[in-house]
Amino acid sequence: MTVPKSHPRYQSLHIRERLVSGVASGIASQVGLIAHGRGEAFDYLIGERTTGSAMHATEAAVAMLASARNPVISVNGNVAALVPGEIVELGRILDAKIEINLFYRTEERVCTIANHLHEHGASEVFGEYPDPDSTLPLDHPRSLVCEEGIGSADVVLVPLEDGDRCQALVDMGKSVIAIDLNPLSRTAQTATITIVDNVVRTIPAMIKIARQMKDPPSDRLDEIVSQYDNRETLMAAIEEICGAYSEKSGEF
Ligand code: PTJ
Repeated sequence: MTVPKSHPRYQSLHIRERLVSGVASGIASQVGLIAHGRGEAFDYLIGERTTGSAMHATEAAVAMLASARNPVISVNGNVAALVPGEIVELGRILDAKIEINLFYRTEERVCTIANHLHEHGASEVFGEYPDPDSTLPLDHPRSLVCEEGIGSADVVLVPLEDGDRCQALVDMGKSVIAIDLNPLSRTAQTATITIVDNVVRTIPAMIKIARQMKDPPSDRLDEIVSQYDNRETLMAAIEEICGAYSEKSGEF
């Protein structure tokens, strides 16, 4: 059944359908549906909108990527299913590499995602042939990386992460930008910059900011990044969730 546009929850149901067809075409894993459900619950509490703290983190994230030496956008199944064209566009504007890095890795799914990203305009996609000498200290397939990509990156954007890789990347001295609707997740707490928002809103917002920021002086970018405080921003995100929740409960 196709969800009618008049449905009060059209947007949310439409996003679900994108993920379900992503699973059907072999892009997202079945477990990705569960991860999405968890995200949906937090998004509902946030009010399905971009909060002030999320926008603040998004601006700092774009400034960090724009001033990076080797920025890399890490792509998993959910991200490839939800925002493939937007990821390619963001990579193009920021001159960032795109690397597929999967938790439930199969070579077939990596190849399907790479083809999907190429169909959406990507000229180069890393991740199909990870370097055996460039692994991350993890005992699952997220350890597999390309030296030219995540292996030598100084800044890694990890939309929708699953925890311990974020810590491993930070321990290696890399700056990590996470997009995670759960401000209490290990990833959210460990990342250098955490954007507490839905990837379907964040990546388009990053594209818009990156276009506006085109060729700013590097000292201005450094200033934006150095003034950013992730702990403070996460606290603001939690307060905004509590605020939205008490507003909602006031409706009853
Ligand atoms: O494609 P693979 O094999 O790499 O697997 C990817 C998943 C997502 C299945 C894997 O990374 C996983 O299991 O993730 P987790 O541990 O469930 O964590 C996902 C986090 O992302 C949770 O904190 C969710 O709240 C959050 N999340 C889910 N959907 C979104 C989201 N954050 C932002 N935007 C979303 N659309």
